Amino acid sequence: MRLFFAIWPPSEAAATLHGWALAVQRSCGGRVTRAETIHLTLAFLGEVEEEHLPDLKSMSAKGKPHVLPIEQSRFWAHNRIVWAGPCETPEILKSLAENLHEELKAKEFRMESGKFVSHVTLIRKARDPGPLPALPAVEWPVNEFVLVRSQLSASGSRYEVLQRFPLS
Ligand code: 2AM
Repeated sequence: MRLFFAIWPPSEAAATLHGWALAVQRSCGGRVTRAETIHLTLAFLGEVEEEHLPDLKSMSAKGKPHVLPIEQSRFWAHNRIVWAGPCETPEILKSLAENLHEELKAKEFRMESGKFVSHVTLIRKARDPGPLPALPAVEWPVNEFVLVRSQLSASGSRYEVLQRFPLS
């Protein structure tokens, strides 16, 4: 199973980001992330044997509810994505990701995602879009994180939430 931990936006925030991405796509092409699959990855595990699923579903990593600021948009030439996210990762989100990474290490899971850089991928396989238009206001309260299964297909990734972890 291809698994990762992430935070998911409310549908209104996802729709707003998706609308912005559709406008940007006119100048850079590429594949726009579907609104319902927009997320911010906390830890990407890659392929995991199903027998290890209970260990992941019972994670106890703690974090506090907060609001994710969507303040900047960027184009990364190295992997050709256009993304939006905070200018600086909020301390609360950073410590949630660190707690998660530490617990995963303690449970001997290997992460493929490397260093945590908070970003929300909105367009893949993009050309350099040049100066990006201003981002709309986005309300993204973070009250939980989720364990997600990713299934790749010709039409893009299909995501299934396997477990929710409320923050308090
Ligand atoms: P990305 O948006 O920067 O591509 C599901 O694939 C999620 O896990 C995506 O948000 C993706 O980030 C992230 N991810 C992190 N490391 C990855 C890797 N090595 N392979 C695939 N996805 C990865």
